[in-house]
Amino acid sequence: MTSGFFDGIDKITYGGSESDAALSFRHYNPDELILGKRMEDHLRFAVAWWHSFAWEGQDPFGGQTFERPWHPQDDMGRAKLKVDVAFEMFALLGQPYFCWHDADIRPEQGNFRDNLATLEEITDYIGTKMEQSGTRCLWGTANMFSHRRWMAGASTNPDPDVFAFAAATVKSCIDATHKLGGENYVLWGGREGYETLLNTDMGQELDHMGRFLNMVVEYKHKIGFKGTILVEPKPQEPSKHQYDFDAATCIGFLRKYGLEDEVKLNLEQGHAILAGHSFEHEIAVATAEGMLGSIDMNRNDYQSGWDTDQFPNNVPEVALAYYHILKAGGFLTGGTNFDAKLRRQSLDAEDLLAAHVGAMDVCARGLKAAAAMLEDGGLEDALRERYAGWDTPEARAMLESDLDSIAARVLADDINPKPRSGRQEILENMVNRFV
Ligand code: XUL
Ligand code: CO
Repeated sequence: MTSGFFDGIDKITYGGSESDAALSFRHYNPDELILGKRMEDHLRFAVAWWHSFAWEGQDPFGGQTFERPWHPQDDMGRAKLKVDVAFEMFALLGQPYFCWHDADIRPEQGNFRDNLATLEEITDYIGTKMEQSGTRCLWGTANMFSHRRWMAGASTNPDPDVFAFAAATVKSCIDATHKLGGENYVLWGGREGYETLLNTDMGQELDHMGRFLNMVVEYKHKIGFKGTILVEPKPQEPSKHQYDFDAATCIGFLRKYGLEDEVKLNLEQGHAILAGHSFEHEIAVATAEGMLGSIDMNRNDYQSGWDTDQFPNNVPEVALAYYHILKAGGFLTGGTNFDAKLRRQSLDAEDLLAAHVGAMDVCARGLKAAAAMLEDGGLEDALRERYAGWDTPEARAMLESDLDSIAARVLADDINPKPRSGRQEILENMVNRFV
């Protein structure tokens, strides 16, 4: 017996690039081998519980547009119906993973004791669905930004009782993630930042956040959770300024608090754009430091200046993202989470499926293009060639040397560099052969 929500819609399959069916994969073919590995195992797609099932279509000017059978979301019976529908959708799409916040899966109870009890109950229910279906948990996280108790931050709140509530909440969410065999645990600090410096002691807040994250890592080891702890950079929204501004800021923070070997990054396309970066920039910053964990795949509107969380549909952009991921060896525990929501006029069950089908196809095309670029090797050759000067013993010795000796060599050898073309257009043309 199904919930009936997706009635009339059959399992979505690969129909090939010529397929004109509305709900059919044209590029995502899970078993197809890309660089010797199944496409599904490269991409490791996950559905984001919050946008797909908990979000009701509100925007700053208007309320709910979606009317789902599990609304209002204040009741455990309807929370279970939401789980049923979610697993029906995972099966229709062949989605291997899902991600969740506590607040997406159980109704807010207003106190920790009842939040804990309902979280345990709903994750037990999810666990039985996982056993039946084989769908897995990519990551869990705590929503410490929606309820009013978090309005001045969670671990960075000036009130120690909020810090305590946050610690208890994160403990319960790591426990639940561990119970569900989650492969990562994410912390995104939407309220870990400030609205005005006039009421904010930034140094103290950062120290509290650093200590909090160390407690998370200590607890992970204590209970034997093998997943990766991830932080998710974002520059602003909802806070005016968020401490986890971008990948580079997070890496500096992790090093300062001794967490660089324990915590990696969950990078989101839209957050990169809000920080004034490209997505591949953020990925390259993380891979240069060995700190890429997972990605939240979406697309941000380039005009709006806020977080639009649209489903991805730009193949050249996605291809460059996967190019850098593949170059770094691909995902380990991470994957591709669709942290993306429908537009609020897209009311139907079919819209929800079409959004995921399109996004999975865009990512599959991007992955194929990225693999083809790597196999072609032209970009890598050009890069090696550009830095080839550093392969000489004199050049390498310079890095062990000092300014004095280098200056003496410049004088003695009359070194006078000859500028060379960066060949940007040639390289861009090369990329365009594959996308
Ligand atoms: C918010 C965002 C979150 C995190 C998880 O912009 O991306 O959904 O991914 O809390
Ligand atoms: Co995200």
